[in-house]
Amino acid sequence: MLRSQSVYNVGRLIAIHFHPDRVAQSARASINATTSCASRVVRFASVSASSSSKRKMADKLKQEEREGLLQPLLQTGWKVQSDRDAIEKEFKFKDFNEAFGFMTRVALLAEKMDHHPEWFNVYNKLQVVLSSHDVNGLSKRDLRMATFMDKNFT
Ligand code: H2B
Repeated sequence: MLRSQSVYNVGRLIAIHFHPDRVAQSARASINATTSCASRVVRFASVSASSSSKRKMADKLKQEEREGLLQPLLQTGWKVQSDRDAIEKEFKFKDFNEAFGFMTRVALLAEKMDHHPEWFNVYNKLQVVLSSHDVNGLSKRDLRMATFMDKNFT
């Protein structure tokens, strides 16, 4: 029951976020709705993630595959950090509502993957750092998440 209810709520979140009438409504109403649905979504996703408790360790990117795999991301503005095996990018949105909607979509993937971004948000700006803590460096999980972010950034 919890699962099907939550799936319904996931659907509702998406409907609220993209419905043009809602977009035109006050940002406060939209953020309240998104926040309330997002907490249910994260609860749903946590159930999914914890039900597969045997998490495989990520594979750290091998030296020979790094350049080829990172190249497309470097072209969209991701940078390899100088002091850490991690990539970073800053996203700028129209307002907080847009930023938070984006973060909510990424949060769903993060819970599904059990792989979480390090991020810092103020109003319409979002600074993201991606790295795989279990291998202390970059893995394909980070590349997948970065690609997802690029695709969902409008
Ligand atoms: N996120 C990231 N970026 N790296 C990890 O190694 C990681 C994670 N590990 N999210 C997960 C959670 C681990 O702590 C849990 C216990 O599965």
